[in-house]
Amino acid sequence: MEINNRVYQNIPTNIITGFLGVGKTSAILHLLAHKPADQRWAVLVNEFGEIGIDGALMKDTGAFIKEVPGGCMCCSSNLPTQMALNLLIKQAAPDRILIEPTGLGHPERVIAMLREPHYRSVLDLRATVCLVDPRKLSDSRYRENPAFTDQIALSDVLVANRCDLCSGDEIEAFYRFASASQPPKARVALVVHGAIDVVWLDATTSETRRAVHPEAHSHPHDPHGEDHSHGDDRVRVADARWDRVENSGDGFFSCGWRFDAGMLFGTQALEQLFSREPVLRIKGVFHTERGWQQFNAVDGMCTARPCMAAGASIIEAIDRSRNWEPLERGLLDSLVP
Ligand SMILES: Nc1nc2c(ncn2[C@@H]2O[C@H](COP(=O)(O)OP(=O)(O)O)[C@@H](O)[C@H]2O)c(=O)[nH]1
Ligand SMILES: [Mg+2]
Repeated sequence: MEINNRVYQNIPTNIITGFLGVGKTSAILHLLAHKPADQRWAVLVNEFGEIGIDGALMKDTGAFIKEVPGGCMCCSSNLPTQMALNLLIKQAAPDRILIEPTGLGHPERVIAMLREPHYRSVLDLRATVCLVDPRKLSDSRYRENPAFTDQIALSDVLVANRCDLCSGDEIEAFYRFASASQPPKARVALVVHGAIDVVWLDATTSETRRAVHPEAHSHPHDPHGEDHSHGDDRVRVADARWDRVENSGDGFFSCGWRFDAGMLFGTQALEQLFSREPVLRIKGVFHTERGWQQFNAVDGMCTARPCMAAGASIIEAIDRSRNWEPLERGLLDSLVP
């Protein structure tokens, strides 16, 4: 690829997959902190929701980050993803690219897109790393979810994350599951907080270079069906200091809110709200009475920590149903009077 007379070739590229909240962003942050100091790495993040949060959380890493919000990057048009990727390559001239697709995404189509002719000589697709929470392996709602199973099947490196929360039996079950996975993995490992080793990014199996079936890219049985909207549901609120936007697909729904930075939230009220609301995944960056704080909730376990200032308070929630009223009411009730 030639941009502004500069030729970009064979940039090592990795896809970091895994279900909602498993620790993909944590793994990318860990990798950025442990990459060779003389290398420039870039990150492409695709989020299911319309309001990108991960980009804001990675802002202070010094890496070049581009976000593609609103649905999975393989669906509808590839254009936004390709534009973001081209821009990332041009602006960062990176030594490596890490791609975080949405936890509800379809990795085979992302791989197929990266193998299209115009990227063939530009990107050198290395190991695809999949993170799994071993506790989910016993839950049929995950085990039978196509996004979950595809991510595992297509990975070269299979990593159990969140192991601090797992029992010995759950770890053993993960090992049994991993050793039975076909094709065999180049590497199987246990970590906490996404502490994956930089060298695993270049682990290869004989399958790594496998061709992706062309049908994978032509959506033979579009799992998003008719209801995969992309930002059609934007709601402008009379107040005009905040708005909300919804998305849906694959039986999941997301809702994102954006609040004017002048609106101040109570940290404790938000923590209580996110621990209480039975929503599958919540993440956000808020202007609070304690400065800017990031909130992360998975299965009702919420953590808050300081982060860099953002232009607005932003939050994204993902669930299997779209009853957003209690969360919205809770957010407005968490405003500092
Ligand atoms: N207890 C525990 N929490 C983790 C671990 N890895 C990540 N987390 C937390 O889980 C939440 C979701 O992690 P994130 O990396 O954003 O997941 P993603 O949605 O897959 O990108 C964050 O609050 C992380 O701090 C882990 O190994 N153990
Ligand atoms: Mg993430």
